[in-house]
Amino acid sequence: MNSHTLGDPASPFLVSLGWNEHFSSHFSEHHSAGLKPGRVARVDRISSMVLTENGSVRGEPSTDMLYTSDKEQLPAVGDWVGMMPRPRHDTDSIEVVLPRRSVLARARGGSDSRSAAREIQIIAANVDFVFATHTVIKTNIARLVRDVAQIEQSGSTPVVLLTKSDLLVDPSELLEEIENTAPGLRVHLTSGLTGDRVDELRQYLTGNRTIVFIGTSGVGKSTISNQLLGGELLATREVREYDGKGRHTTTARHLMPIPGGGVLIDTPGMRTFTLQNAEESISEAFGDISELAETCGFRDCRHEGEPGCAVQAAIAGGALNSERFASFLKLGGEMQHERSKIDKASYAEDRTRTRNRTNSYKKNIKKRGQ
Ligand SMILES: Nc1nc2c(ncn2[C@@H]2O[C@H](COP(=O)(O)OP(=O)(O)OP(=O)(O)O)[C@@H](O)[C@H]2O)c(=O)[nH]1
Ligand SMILES: [Mg+2]
Repeated sequence: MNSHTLGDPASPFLVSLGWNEHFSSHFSEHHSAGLKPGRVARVDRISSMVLTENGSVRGEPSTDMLYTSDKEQLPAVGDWVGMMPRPRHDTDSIEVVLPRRSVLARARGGSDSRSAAREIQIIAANVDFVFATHTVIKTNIARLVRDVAQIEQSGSTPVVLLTKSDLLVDPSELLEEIENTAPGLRVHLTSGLTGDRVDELRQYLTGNRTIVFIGTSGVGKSTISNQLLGGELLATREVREYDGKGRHTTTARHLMPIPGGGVLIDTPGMRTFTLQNAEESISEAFGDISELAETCGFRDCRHEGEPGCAVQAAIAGGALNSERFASFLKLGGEMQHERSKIDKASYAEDRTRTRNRTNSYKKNIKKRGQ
């Protein structure tokens, strides 16, 4: 991209980080007001590390932003921000977050739309490609398909990344199973250890794009990132499979510029990646099955051999792949399991809250000598 078309603040470095006409046009008024543009590389509590044409600069949201914005509107990794330099301070003041082109977020505190206490956590902003990262060992294809649906909802393009290919002699069965379950996905089979086929991933960085790796701890996100970065820049570690403790090697989200253009965002392992409404994304990912189910003889058909079951008829006739249907059922089961965990957690939370309230009531009574 030609930096001359992008207005005054477009240094080649910013362009290599993904600065483009979209951000430039939203920034012009802020440029006139004296703000400097930069991209958020890391967020530590309140302050952020921001990459600018003058190097890394620490920034803090302005008081105004801090007190008037919703949490989701505060700077997140991947955001483009406008900062006001403050000569006598350690940090510059982040005055604006430019409108995001895409937001990858997850719901903390449960995937269930009924849960009132859910909080949306921004994983990364302005992302082009999201790599749903799984290892070739014990690949949970149902989850993989759900991840893909959720990524699509976020406005980014999903790519399936299967890591540790060196541990699998013949991947053809796995690839076939994925293709049968969700035809047409972009799937890459790589090894961060040997570097095998990692270069295939560079196509997603063309045009200074932003890629992000998500997946559970230990799947090899940081190892692959290091391969793309060309050095051991991110820590990686053996996973303790037996107790699952001390597992997370990466503890914060990091945005790193890739030599030659584009950026990657490495994230800490996430066991669940669920957005606003997981049920919705399942029915989106398996829209064909949901549609078939509507034509079943019984409204509450479980597709387990009931008469007039359109789903079983489609499987028998070859219109629906049985592996795809099995994944759909598996996800439904996982959803129910997650929901029951959330229900139990909110019950426990309610009990604790009631107990605390009762205790403080008792204390007050005592204090008043009643
Ligand atoms: N055999 C093999 N091992 C790998 C490969 N990639 C990563 N590993 C190993 O898997 C372990 C975990 O790798 P990491 O890159 O730290 O995993 P991560 O996904 O970043 O984990 P978190 O940061 O905890 O989310 C390390 O011991 C790596 O050496 C691979 O392609 N093949
Ligand atoms: Mg890591």
